[in-house]
Amino acid sequence: MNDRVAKDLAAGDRERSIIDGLVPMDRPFAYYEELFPSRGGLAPRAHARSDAPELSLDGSWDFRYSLTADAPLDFVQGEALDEAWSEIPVPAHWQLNGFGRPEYTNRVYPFPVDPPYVPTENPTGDYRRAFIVPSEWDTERILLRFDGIDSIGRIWVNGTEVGIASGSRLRHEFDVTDLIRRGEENLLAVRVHQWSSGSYLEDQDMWWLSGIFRSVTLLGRPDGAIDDHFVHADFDAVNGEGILRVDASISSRVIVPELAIDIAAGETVRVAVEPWSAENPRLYSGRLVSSGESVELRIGFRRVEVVNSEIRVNGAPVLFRGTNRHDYDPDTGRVVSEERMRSDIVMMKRHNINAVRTSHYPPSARFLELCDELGLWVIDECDFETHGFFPVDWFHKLPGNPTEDPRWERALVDRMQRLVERDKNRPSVIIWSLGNECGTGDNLGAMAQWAKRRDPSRLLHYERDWSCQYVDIYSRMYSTHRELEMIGQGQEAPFPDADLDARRRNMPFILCEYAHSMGNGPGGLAEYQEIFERYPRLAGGFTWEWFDHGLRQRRENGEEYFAYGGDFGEVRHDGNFIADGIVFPDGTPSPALHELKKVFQPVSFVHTTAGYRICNKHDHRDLSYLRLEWELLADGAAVGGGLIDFGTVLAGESALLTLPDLPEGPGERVLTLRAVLAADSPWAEAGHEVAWDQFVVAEAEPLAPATGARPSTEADEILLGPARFGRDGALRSLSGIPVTSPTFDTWRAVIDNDRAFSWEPNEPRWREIGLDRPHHAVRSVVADDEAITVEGRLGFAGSDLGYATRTRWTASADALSVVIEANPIGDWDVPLPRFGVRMALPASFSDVEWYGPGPGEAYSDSHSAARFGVWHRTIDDMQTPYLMPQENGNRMAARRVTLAGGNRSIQIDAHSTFDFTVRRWATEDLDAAQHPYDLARSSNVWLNLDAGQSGLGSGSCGPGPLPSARLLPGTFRYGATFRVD
Ligand code: IPT
Repeated sequence: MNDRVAKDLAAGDRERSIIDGLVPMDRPFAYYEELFPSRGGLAPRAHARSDAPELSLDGSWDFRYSLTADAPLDFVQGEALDEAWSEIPVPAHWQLNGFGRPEYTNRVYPFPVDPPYVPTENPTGDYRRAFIVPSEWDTERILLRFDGIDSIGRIWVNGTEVGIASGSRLRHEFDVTDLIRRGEENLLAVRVHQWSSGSYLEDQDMWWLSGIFRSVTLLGRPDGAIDDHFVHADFDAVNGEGILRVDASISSRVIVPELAIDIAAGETVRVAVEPWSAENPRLYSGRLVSSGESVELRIGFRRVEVVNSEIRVNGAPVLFRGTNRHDYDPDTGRVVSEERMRSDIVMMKRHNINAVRTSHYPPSARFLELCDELGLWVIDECDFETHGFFPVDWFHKLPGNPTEDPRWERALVDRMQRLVERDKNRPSVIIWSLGNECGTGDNLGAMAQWAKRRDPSRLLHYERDWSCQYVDIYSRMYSTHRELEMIGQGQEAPFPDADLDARRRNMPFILCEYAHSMGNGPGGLAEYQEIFERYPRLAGGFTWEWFDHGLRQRRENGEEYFAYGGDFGEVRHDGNFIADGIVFPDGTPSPALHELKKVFQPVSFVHTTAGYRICNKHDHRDLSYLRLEWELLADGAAVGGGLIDFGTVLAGESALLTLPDLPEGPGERVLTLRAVLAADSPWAEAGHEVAWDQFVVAEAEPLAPATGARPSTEADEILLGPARFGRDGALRSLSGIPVTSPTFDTWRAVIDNDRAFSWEPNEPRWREIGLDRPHHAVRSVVADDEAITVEGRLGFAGSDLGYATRTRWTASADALSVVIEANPIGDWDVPLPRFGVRMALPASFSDVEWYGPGPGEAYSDSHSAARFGVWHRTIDDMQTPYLMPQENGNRMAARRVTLAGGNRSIQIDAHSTFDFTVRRWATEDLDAAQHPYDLARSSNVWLNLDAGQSGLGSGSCGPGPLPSARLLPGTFRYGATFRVD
């Protein structure tokens, strides 16, 4: 650690002042370009709720926007405001309130890489508001608190400069006692710059949005106030005792009535308690009382440790079923209401998510209180990312790389201090993270050393330094299944330094990001989970990411859409890479969240020779909170059901279930077992489904094609049963409904995971072959006594690859059957997007009913959430509105589909199964669209009946589909029977 910083910290010098040497001296610089620009503030301290008075300064403020940082400082003294001024809400981002425009880049800095300097074009917001300190406030001191200013704020009270706050997602407090005029109006002025030296440390993959975006509060601090407190609430799993000590900055008493605790701060007490866990978030309410203040305590007893390469809490290994969450709202950006935070957590809990990584900065403090209350394990991450140094190859450049360059050390340690001090009393936070994507360097060591000294009770995380020298957990992102499995087995590739390698090999492991959920995807979740659950060293992972960060906009015609990079005219941007969540911007779950819920379920059912077992996959909780139901379906219709009693099943255990004799009878018989909440919980009502599984207990017989009708000719047509064909063998109509003949189709509107930028791109090869531009040749049409057989060739211009196809039509009086067979021609070297046929039907069809897995979309590596049933949806509802339109809406392994509308219906029975999609536009239109509003209803309904599709994978930032999910160009054979009403 830099000596000066060490001395400063050791001496407890909590005044933030510029230290010479930390200022870039080679060129003139502005204060916001200093390497550690914060000054004048108080030492960071614990977030607290107390009976001391507070006054919110949120609301409407005067505001002036300038394109550069040097607008006159003509407002800080109370001067009259001219017409350049208007109003803005606080908290808010100015780009979302009519000033400047949002910009999206993933990792490149949107300004020249020249640290710590920033461009002269540095949009600046000047803020001002008046306030009156309530007359009843007779507090000794008055503080001003800013919970978040992006990126730097310079503050004045009544014309006197108070200080500077740098570190956008970090809390800053200032003592303004001497500047305040009690009983009179006071003036608060703040100048905020969009860019500062701190911007180099805040290169997270998100919108660049500026301003005072978290609350501003005036705090009355009484004589005898508790400035800081630190709750140490340990749990001894062996004897069930909580071990409590609350340190306080001033003599105080710790009172926890429920536990009959009344001790002095600093004293330790042991008492029998229920521990806190994400599964059972038991909090004890208490108070910390000094002569001047009473602070609320919400105590959760728990112990976090690493034992035998496992992360254990309260003695039991934990498995993170996690996700990465940004503070995000489609209308207000990183300004997030309490309702939104609560609904995020409730939605996570309802979808079996038990952990969250606060990528890549501390969230609003309230979010963590809600995690305590509702129960989530949290990795709380520092506001630190320097990803943009990577594209310019600077990660190991000195001087320059902030992670390594000692001149940045103080700023980085300060960021870590602000994180830990604010959030240290949150039981949900069990891991501190030093930041994200900052390369490696000694400054990480300084941050880690400080954090470990201050709070040895939590584990440390940082992903990008694979030596793991400063941390307790080995962590990676976007590893393949194979790599994850190797790590599970302790067989990972060695790190060059033998000592570090040995240390790392004994560490627990997490995937801090995986399953990149951009567009349609990810696939392979179930396979990841299976590996996480198999190897004790693996403590689970955090999918990337919770929200699609689209910003709600309106087109001129009033139509709403969600904007992504480039939609605000940015020149350099990363497009829809910002839309990679499992929740759509409007808060509706994407198909990926349904899949995740199933894959993450903490209860599973297995069928063995002995019968059905229920398995408890919780880390701490028994299953007495659940009710178990069974139901038997015959071809999708319920033919029996009831409740099943089961005894106590402790965490990690399983039990054999006693089921009644299942009713026998015809049809495909599927048993469903469902575990639902027995009583209301704070995050869902009784009856909420936590887990389910289905078992096919009797399979259906394959359906034979319709026969009996003979082809006949009439004028230029061939008639067969209810159908009319052209002489070229093309189907023209079905019981009078005009249709286009099914044509062979291998193309899908590329998903982000297929695209050229992805880690395993298929799109370039697909387009090179020409799968998007097929040619169909008819070789022969033979109508014999019982069938019309059409042989043909599917090919692609300029390519010798193709498919030899054979379509055989048979019919009865009222049903038409088709059996399709296709054999590859040439040396195919790439999996196919899909293989099937597509046909156009009249646009009057509007509704779909099907029997098979549903109701949501499903693909070969993302179908865990699809369950057998008879499902109804409108065609419009079957489309998934990915922000960048792409293949979606596939229903897998359907047995029967009925399309209805305009008083007609077509029932299509699979001879065994097929996949299908129905939409109002053709694949080409879907492929070309950039936003959902580009998709216009065509004059047809387009139906694809497919032998299959390739899976999804997460190639947009990670591995592509597993080999088992790739649709290899082999022989395809399947059939269906059409019947019209
Ligand atoms: C990883 C980042 O940590 C995350 O913020 C996000 O950008 C994600 O990628 C992609 O959406 S870093 C990547 C280089 C693996």
